[in-house]
Amino acid sequence: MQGRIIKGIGGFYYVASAGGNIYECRAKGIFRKEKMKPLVGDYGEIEIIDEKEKTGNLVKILPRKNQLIRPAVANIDQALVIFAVREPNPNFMLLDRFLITMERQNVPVIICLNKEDLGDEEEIKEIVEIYSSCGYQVLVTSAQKELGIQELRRELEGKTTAVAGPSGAGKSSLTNLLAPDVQMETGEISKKLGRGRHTTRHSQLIPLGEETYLMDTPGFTSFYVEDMEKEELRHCFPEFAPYEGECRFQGCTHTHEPGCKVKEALQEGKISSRRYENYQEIYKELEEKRRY
Ligand SMILES: Nc1nc2c(ncn2[C@@H]2O[C@H](COP(=O)(O)OP(=O)(O)O)[C@@H](O)[C@H]2O)c(=O)[nH]1
Ligand SMILES: [Mg+2]
Ligand SMILES: [Zn+2]
Repeated sequence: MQGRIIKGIGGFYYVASAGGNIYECRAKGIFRKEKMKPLVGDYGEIEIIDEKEKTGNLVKILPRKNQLIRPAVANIDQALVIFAVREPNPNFMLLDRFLITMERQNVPVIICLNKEDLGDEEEIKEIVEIYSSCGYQVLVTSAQKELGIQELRRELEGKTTAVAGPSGAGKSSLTNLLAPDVQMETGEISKKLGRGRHTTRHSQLIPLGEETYLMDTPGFTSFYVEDMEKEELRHCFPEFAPYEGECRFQGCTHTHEPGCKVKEALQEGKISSRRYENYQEIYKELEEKRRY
């Protein structure tokens, strides 16, 4: 029987079947021999051990569409990065790093700007404009006022979406609105229970509907751009793409070269200066790392 791994804890894999049952499975030894670790999001084949107890063996993993490295999950269609207009204030460096890591792995990103109710209209407009002009889909929501939820739901339809974003941005609150029968702990509740940040949790798929899943990935909150050649970085800024190959020098890094079309576009206000500054900072970081 085929199913999808929705959770993996302590050597057990929880596999959801097409019929809506969840089987607790162990992976057979073949995986260890093949050095292949089953991942949350994997489609696989199971042999049922006990139908009443809903236990089985995971015997095969079907070919993956893709595989993220951090978090280690499989078969992601897109990522949703949620951040708040206020409380906490947006950290654009963090957002840009996240976008880079997804660009690099060819995962489309939807940006969700939450807590619209706390924000300044002009500021929200500016953020939406900057990231839309880079080619990203940007949604504005308020979990508190239940604004923009239908639009968000539409974007998730039929896809597996990995959710990311800083703590406190409203990830759990939005998830609860999208999947009312799941009920993730939101900030207030975890405070009440005295748990919060240090609770160990695992990646899991939350079913929202037919073939529609949210991948909740705790720890998917900080992003390091690593193991990357500095020359690769410019390809992770989609707004640079129209100028690629147009600069005076071949292989222009858009940092210091004369006759650079990206810098021209920056001066003309066609490229966000904050995005460009973050590009330069990360570029420098990658350059320095190579020296050690
Ligand atoms: N004002 C306002 N508060 C929100 C909104 N969304 C979430 N919150 C609050 O922000 C806090 C953190 O939300 P939570 O969903 O736990 O964030 P998470 O850490 O990203 O999962 C909670 O106290 C929520 O009630 C919103 O749209 N507007
Ligand atoms: Mg949360
Ligand atoms: Zn250039």
